[in-house]
Amino acid sequence: MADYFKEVIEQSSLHPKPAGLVLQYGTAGFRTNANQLDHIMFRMGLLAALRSKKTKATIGVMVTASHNPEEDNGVKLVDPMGEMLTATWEGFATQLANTEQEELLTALKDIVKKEEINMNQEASVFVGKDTRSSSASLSQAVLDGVHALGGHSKNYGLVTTPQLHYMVCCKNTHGKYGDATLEGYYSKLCQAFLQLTKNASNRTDDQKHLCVDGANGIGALKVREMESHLKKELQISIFNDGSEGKLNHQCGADFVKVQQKPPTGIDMNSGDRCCSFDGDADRIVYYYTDSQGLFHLLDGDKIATLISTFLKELLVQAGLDLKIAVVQTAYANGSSTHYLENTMKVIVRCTKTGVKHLHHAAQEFDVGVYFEANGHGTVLFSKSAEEKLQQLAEATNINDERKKAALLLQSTVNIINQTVGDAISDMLLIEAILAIKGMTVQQWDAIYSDLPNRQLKVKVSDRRLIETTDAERRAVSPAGLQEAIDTLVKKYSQARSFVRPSGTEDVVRVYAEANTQESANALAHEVSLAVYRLAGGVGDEPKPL
Ligand code: G16
Repeated sequence: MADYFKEVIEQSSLHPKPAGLVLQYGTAGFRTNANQLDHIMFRMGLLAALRSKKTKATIGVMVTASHNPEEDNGVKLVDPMGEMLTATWEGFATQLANTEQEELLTALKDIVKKEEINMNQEASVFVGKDTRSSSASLSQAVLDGVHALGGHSKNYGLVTTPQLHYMVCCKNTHGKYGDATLEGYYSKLCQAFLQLTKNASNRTDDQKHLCVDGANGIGALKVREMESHLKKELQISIFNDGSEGKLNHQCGADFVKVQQKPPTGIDMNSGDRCCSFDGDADRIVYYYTDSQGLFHLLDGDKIATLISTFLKELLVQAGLDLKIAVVQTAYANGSSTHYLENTMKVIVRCTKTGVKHLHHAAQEFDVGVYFEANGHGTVLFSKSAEEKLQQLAEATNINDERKKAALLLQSTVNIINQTVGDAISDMLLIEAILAIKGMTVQQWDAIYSDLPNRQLKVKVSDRRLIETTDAERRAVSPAGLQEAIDTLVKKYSQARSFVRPSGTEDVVRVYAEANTQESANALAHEVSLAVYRLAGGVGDEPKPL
């Protein structure tokens, strides 16, 4: 044990912490300019090794800053079943990240003591990285941290974030969830896709065609790797594949969702079904332009609606009485919540932003569909739901309709990456549902109409001044801010607005919706001004849109 700590001291001097630098574990791990992250990566390697010793399981570390600009980077930690790192350990991560160099050993020993970790236990850590130029050296720093504590590592190199989550889950379920290889991932998902699309009536090549914006990131590379497994049942044109453009610049899921316009670099004709991934391929949004050139976005809310409708119909056909729910955040469009609750009559829950929160809420149901409006989400099936499905699929005394529904549900379970939101898996599921239902993207879009909405960012001197409650729907500080928002919202029809500090960027996010786009824009601007004035705005005052 003493030797490990000696190694930590030696190695950590090669990954020194800039004195005084303080970083918080945010919505999805640490995230900031890549130049400030070397010591964080080394220390997260140490932490992952400790977590592995504690859980006696493989832990994942993904080097990525997802939707952030190319010059940023970050790290996401993956727990044994492929879920996000548990909340108590987020606290340890922050402590370890911010401890000054000379106190590192004390901080480490403190975690070992608190968690009663047996240092003689073996550690195993899987590491992956996105396509950022800084990711190579930063993932090496993670590996250095793992090895300093005597841990074993497997370096997957370039993978999407959800692929790394998948590998961790496969490893810790001893292959029950699948093979912990890229080949295993592609074959599991694509076989399920081919099974599902057997139930679609003859489709033309046009109907099988999809345009994918890869955000100039890892997703484009991985879709290309997967393509041959799809046997032309899905014909993909990839744009923004990283060969020319800059990562996430004017493209990708975050750009398309926030700007409500198509990415640059995509060649789309009116009516073409298109989708965008984000920088680490854990988010997806769909869109098309109509014959008048109008842009139509089908975001995470529309995706959740499509998937939950499909699942609910199948559960009814299968005669399975399972509790299905949809989990959203405050960003969910009011029309989607209204449709889910009043027309589809499913349970709807609202949690704080961050898939870790949605994931936990979804675990409370037999079938939990969770999606953030930004396109980050998946579906969880409880163990007992999966067992009931299995029994039904094997039953010999049920009618053909029930049997068919059970088999379809089983393939649906297999196509879904239940560990975390996954753009590739979500894309395959959506494509399969549209094919089976014989539905066009326009018909999907017409399920309900979004309320016009607008998202803005405000720069303030310290975004932690803004504190929220009620799943981030109300601000409790600074004083007077919520009252100001309430007064502004009353000026508009069907209006709603909230503000919250981002956990991935140094900004305060503002969301507004109302019955017209002009009102949503005006409300978002007025609320931004209130944030700027009451929460210490920096730079120029926000301008009207
Ligand atoms: C991450 C999280 C998402 C969250 C997003 C924005 O996404 O995984 O759950 O919605 O950040 O968070 P915030 O508004 O706090 O900046 P990604 O795709 O960037 O990893």
